[in-house]
Amino acid sequence: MTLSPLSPDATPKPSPRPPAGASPAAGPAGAGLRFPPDFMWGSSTSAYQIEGAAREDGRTPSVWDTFSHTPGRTEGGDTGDVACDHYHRFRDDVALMSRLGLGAYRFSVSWSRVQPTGRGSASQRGLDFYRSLTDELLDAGITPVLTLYHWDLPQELEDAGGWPERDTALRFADYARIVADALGDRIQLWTTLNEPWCSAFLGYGSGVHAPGRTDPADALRAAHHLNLAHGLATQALRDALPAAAEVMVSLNPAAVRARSDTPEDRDAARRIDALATRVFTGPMLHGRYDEDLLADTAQITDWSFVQDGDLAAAHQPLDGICVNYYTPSVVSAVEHREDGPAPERRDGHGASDHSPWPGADRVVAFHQPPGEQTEMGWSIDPGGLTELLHRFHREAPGVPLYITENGAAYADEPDGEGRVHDPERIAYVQEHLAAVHRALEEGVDVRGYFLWSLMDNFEWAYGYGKRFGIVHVDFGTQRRTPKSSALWYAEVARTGQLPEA
Ligand code: IFM
Repeated sequence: MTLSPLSPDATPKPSPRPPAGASPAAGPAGAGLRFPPDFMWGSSTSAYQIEGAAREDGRTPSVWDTFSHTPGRTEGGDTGDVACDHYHRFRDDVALMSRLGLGAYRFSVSWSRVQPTGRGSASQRGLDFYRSLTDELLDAGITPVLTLYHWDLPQELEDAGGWPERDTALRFADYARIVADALGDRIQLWTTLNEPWCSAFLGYGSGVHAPGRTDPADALRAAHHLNLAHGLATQALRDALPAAAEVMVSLNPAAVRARSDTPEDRDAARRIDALATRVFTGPMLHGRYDEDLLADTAQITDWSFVQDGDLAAAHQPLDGICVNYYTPSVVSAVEHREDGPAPERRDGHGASDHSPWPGADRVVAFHQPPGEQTEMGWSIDPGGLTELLHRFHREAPGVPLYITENGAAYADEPDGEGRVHDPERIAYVQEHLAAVHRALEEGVDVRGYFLWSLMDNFEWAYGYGKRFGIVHVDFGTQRRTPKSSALWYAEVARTGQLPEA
């Protein structure tokens, strides 16, 4: 494995794009800004996106195996069968992180690798993999951060009804206990769910994610059972883990902007805020569903699946809240037409005839903001991250915050000499780190930043065509090549400072 074909004096630089609102002479956003000495610098991945080894050592299919093997569901029919082959190459991947000087690594556990039927006994071989990975990280001085669930529900549980069924939440708590018993002696930082919005609303609403179902009532039922699952798993983790362990959750709250200041457009923003963010933060942080959310969705469900005690169970004290952020949402109201065509929906969540926004699909339009976009078509707006950090600081006073995902896809390919230059990604990350720094200066307790992603990987329905990594992966040869952003980020992690221009 080559660390990089770039020579150390070829210091990577961000693209010349000035930060939003700055004069071109201002240089890259936040040059020279210094972070607290104990700030955690890491990168993130998830099991299905990198591991491969889909049928090895007792692992059974998850919903993503089934979905990606269903014709027409992913770009080019791509699957995670091999992905980055991390299951076999994890030692090299940890060595690479170590050479980059990253202090922390967030990964997820594949549920069907460690508990193949989603219920009952655990697979020792599956647990051994995560134990070896964790030990390798610890030996390299890298802090492991474990996510229990990053969208890969065991297919057997989907066959029994999936997240719209209450039992899935109970099964998740059992699974949490298994993983805690196996790894609790060596991992301190735990997150329960990753982006439950995507599991519920893309998986059961628009169907662009596994399992590909498209029923708005099921999407809301799924959201509730994910809230319950988070709470029950948090209790199970607290029960099994040492007192010093920290239990958190990774959410992808929306930074919603109304297109205008009219009451109608502000109301559209309120609706999307409820469906994107408060549907999870309500139960998890406050033990309630907000009245406006219940009213907006009343024609879809009466929420009778919420049983006594569920909201108290979902509302557990947390040791940290993890924010994943990429882009804001710009919305406006549309005239209500019962049977008219659905409004424009440029929400960045994939094309589908079915909406992931139950109750808002015919009254809210999504718009593409002006300005630069990443390869995903997502607009670049670091201010949204500062806003969200402030929001959680207000809503959960005293609870530390982490950014567990932030990054950008660009069409990176090696040049003639095998180097991969990605100045746009450096600029994106630098601007977002400046936005994090702003929140820190304003008193928000942010403890760490995890760049999505360590390496190019399986980007869900987009397959391998969208590259988010700071390390380029040639999926034919599995050769890893650190991009210039990896060297730049290594420098940030080493110095705790954004480089001068
Ligand atoms: O790749 C995904 C990740 O799995 C979850 N958050 C968003 C990333 C980019 O789309």
